Amino acid sequence: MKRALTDLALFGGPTAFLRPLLVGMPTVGDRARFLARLEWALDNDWLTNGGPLTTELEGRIADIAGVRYCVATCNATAALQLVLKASGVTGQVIMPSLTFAATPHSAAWVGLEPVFCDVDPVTGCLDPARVEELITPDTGAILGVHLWGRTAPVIELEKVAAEHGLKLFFDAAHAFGCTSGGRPIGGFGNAEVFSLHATKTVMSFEGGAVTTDDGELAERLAALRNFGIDRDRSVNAVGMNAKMSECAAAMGLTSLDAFEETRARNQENHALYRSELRGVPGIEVLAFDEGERNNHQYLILLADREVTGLHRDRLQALLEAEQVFPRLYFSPPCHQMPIYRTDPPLRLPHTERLSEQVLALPTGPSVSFEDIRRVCSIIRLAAERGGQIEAMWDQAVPA
Ligand code: T4K
Repeated sequence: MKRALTDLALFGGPTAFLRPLLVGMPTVGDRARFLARLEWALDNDWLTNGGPLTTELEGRIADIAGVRYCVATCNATAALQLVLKASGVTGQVIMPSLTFAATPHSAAWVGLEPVFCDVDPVTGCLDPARVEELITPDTGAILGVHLWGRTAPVIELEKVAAEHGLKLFFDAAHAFGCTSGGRPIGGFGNAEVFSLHATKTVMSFEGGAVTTDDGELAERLAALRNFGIDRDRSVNAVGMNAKMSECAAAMGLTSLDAFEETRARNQENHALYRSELRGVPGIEVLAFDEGERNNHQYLILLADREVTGLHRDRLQALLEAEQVFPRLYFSPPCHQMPIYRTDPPLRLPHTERLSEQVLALPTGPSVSFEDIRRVCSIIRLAAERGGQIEAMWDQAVPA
């Protein structure tokens, strides 16, 4: 990397200092409570296979999601696979491309074909009108994503799915504790899937959870995550091992205890980022609907090169030189990944524009207000001197 120019000190700005700031730093909650739960599991000699901590976590997640059933898993990717398999989906699954690779992979892994659909230019979530255009006799399901915790148009998608007799699922990996129309995420479509990965607001090291009101589906899921062994110990399906361990559940419960505090802190961080970057041309901190509950898990910045004169990747490099490590959630979009690329290339204009501009920035309880002011001062400076930095970039002397 051309370090000489990535050092903002050249422009009279911040210099490299302090600890690295990462996106997705874990929110553990009360460590003593976690350890006490772990001790309890060890004392009880029950460590996995539907233990009491996992059952308690499932109950609490179902309550928050406002549904009757929750099936906890080892991660959300396996949960998505199980949902598609347990629902008997065949053929094609319509989904956004502006998502993590896990979304299309989960369909492809169970022999289904991901069909990428463009998104609404403002929300970044599936556009129901575009979805409808892609429905064919081969379509088996629609898989929406609540991108960055901003919820997909759930009611409109439910309508499209019902009119065409399709199953509808939501990848709710980003949307734990969020609402749409005042209703909790977790209860829309046929089933929704949360991620409890270490980087999420509520986390269990690795983990996932399916929520649904469909009792038969929940029963099939419970069997499929446990080698296909059903309630009567009979194996009637090709299952896998996607169970959650008691250690993961202990972490999940402890992180869940801290959820309200984490959420409130994320919201304050979001407000500070917004006020610090308000009015900076070409820089937008994505807003959330104030009428809904949001977990503010991701702090999403859109950097418009046409206005700042600075490529998003240069901004990323400048931040990294200052020990701030943004993530590209999600760039490239899935339809441009080598594994999903087509010839001729599929064009999804709104997806591609958002993907070119997006930067996820550090947030969470371990990011201080001082940290945020520092990150914002780098972004302000970079945006103001965008053209100048861009022009000098190619002449930079390798470090
Ligand atoms: N659907 C969607 C829409 C998703 O975004 C995801 C996952 C899934 C489905 C699948 O869920 P899971 O099967 O994972 O339950 C990370 C996470 O690994 C992934 O769970 C998440 N989405 C995705 C958005 O972010 P990477 O490839 O960015 O991971 P990594 O390790 O390169 O970087 C994570 C960031 O977090 C870095 O800034 C480092 C930091 N970090 C990470 C870990 C593990 C920490 O500070 N501490 C840690 O312990 O995917």
